[in-house]
Amino acid sequence: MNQILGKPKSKCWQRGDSPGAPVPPPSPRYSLASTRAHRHRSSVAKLTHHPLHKPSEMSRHVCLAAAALMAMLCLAEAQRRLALPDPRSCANRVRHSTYRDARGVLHSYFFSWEHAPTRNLEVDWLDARNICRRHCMDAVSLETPQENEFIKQRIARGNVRFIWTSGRKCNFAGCDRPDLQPPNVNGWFWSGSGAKIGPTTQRNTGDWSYTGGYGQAQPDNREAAQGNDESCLSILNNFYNDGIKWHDVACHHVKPFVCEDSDELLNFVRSRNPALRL
Ligand SMILES: [Ca+2]
Repeated sequence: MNQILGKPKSKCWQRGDSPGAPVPPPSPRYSLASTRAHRHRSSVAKLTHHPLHKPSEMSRHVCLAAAALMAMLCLAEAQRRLALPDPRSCANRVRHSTYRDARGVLHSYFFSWEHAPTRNLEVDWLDARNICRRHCMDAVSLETPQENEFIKQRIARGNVRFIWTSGRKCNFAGCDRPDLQPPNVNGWFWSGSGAKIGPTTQRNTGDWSYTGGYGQAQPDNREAAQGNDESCLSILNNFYNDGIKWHDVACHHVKPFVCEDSDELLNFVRSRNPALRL
């Protein structure tokens, strides 16, 4: 099983062990490492194709070191992909609450701080998604103001400083579509459900904070100057004296998380395991 799923980083909130899982179809991969690896690949290309001088012994060593670095990055990238659901973990997933959205769809939710084994667990954005996904859930997608309020109440009740959602800015391969430009305005979407987030310039289509570390309205891509695109959506609890609000944050930061049922993953596992109660 581990060959298919990889060793779960955290299986602490699954109640049972995982039997053999089917191999699902290829999933979309929003690897965080891809942009970084791309950047490194570009610099490696510059090193190896410098037109002005022949490669000296020194530059050959630089090239070899760069190639080794690139191989390591590729390996790291390969290991950071979206996780596949595990049927038994899906059936045994912990559900702290359910919520029926405006379409009448009932979803279960998991709050990492409400479950003893994950009470103090903080992970980066992709790990948060993958822990959820092994359980046929995904990081939470907030398609309606009502669902947003439901989650915010839970954050307030738990006095949690911040959480990860599935919100993501489209900044990877395939994001050059005209309708997603500029990415910080039109490129935001819920990766858990695939729903688009309204333009960030229309303040009534989201719950972005009016302020942040630089006193600017979110999303402000504040860490971009340090080479970290702030492409993941976190809810911060009054961090800037601004209430419980959406902020764009670099995806490598670690935070508690909220999972929500994924119809896609549940249907996939259901179709291959008809006897399994999900
Ligand atoms: Ca949702």
